[in-house]
Amino acid sequence: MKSLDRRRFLALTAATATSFKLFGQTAAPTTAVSLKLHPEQTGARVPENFVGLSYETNQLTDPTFFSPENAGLIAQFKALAPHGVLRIGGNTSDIGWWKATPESQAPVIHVGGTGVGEPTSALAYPITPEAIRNLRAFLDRTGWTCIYGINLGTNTPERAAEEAAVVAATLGAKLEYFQLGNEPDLFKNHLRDPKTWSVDLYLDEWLAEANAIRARVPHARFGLPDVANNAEWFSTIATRLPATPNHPEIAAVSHHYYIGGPPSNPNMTIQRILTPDPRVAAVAALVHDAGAKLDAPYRMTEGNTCYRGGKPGVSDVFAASLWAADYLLHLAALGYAGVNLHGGDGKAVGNSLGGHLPGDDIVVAEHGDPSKHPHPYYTPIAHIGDEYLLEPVAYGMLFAGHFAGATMMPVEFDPGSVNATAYAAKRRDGKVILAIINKDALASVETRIPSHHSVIVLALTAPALTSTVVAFDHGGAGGSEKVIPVTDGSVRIVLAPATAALYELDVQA
Ligand code: BDP
Repeated sequence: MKSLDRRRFLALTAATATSFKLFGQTAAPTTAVSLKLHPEQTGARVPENFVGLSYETNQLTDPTFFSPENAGLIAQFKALAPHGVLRIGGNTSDIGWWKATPESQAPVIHVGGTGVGEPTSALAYPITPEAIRNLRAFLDRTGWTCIYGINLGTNTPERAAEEAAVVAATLGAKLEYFQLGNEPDLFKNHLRDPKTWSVDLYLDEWLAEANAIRARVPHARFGLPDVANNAEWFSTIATRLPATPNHPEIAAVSHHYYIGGPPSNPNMTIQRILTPDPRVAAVAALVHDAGAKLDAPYRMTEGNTCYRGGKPGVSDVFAASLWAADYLLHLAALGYAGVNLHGGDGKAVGNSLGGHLPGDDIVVAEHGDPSKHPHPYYTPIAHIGDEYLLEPVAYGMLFAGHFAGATMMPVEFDPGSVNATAYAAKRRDGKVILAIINKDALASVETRIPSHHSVIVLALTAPALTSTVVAFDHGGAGGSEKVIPVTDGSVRIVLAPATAALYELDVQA
């Protein structure tokens, strides 16, 4: 399917700009909110490689996917971030086996569980040196680096070490670190005995595999534990590992985050993904503490809106752009080293769930055509026909990516009853950038900021939260995200409902 109607993102034309303005000015009540910057205080530095993507390891079964020849995908990685991190893992990382030579025989891979929401034994697949060589060349072309996930669920330390040796030698400096096992807290559902599985057993297995890898790759570094949601594991790990003599080097503490799911859950709505989730800050506090004890940064290595492949009409529309912009900047403010949103090809993510994307059932039940949607539904980069396209969630990532390399600055922002957030940072050129994300479908936000001069850098807008067409450009004077100079040395900002805008300010410290 390659047609113009698949081009979801259009440059903002004069006509659409006008209609947005009318929407913002006539339909919406405007709420005045207070905003105070603290240029004298410094927050976390946002690493250059803050923005990342997460793909299934199963994607490596097609060595032409992450390859120097895949120009369309390379172009979209580069468009998304000049220095991003590609994390390879997901449920399928625990059913992949290292096929060192064409003669290598498949090991027995046994997976229990129901096969709903997780892969079955029948979906086990080989990973070859060719795929790793092509991955290296792909990374070279994109300017990205890689977090590489190795099977812990159905592997042996010996096979893991064989694979790691080739991956480390092939990826070289492009390898950030290894991860062993995907969401091991959920191994109890399909890979381990639920009666006995625990963080301590996990650490025993993890140490055995990590140490086998170190025997082959002496400088190997590791991220862990990549849990789905059991953040209580962090404290045991942060206590036990430092007490383990000669323990492997920890490069990052990691976890995943999906707002909720599965797609059939009636609560998975646009409203839900735009509602602030207290779990984000709660988990951040725990992972921060573990990172401090292990002297390691922390990263959200896999996540998105709705697990089990995303939900049509929620994960693939403009609401997901606003969610992603807000979520990434929230994590930046909470001191995260980076965020990898999950996606890829429908087949690989389908395999991670047992071979099927449940979002398709919803589209079919509504007499729709699944081929008109991205697969998986939440993917930041969709692969349709021979084209790769940035999806709504990617535009939120692009928006937040403007903070990469900057140093966060505290903002006091009290939006009252309006569902809006604000983030600020100081760039290396001394300029202050301010993002205001108005996730409210109805209310406009008006605020004053102390700045002698202010320009709008970018605005993220769409005709509606349900739009698959997102406009992302430099805004326009007097548009729905107006900047109005006021004579007392401040500027007035008005932001239409369901709009995010990025401003450059001239603020004296
Ligand atoms: C995560 C898995 C990933 C799945 C994703 C999903 O790590 O492999 O694709 O859920 O359910 O838990 O969409």
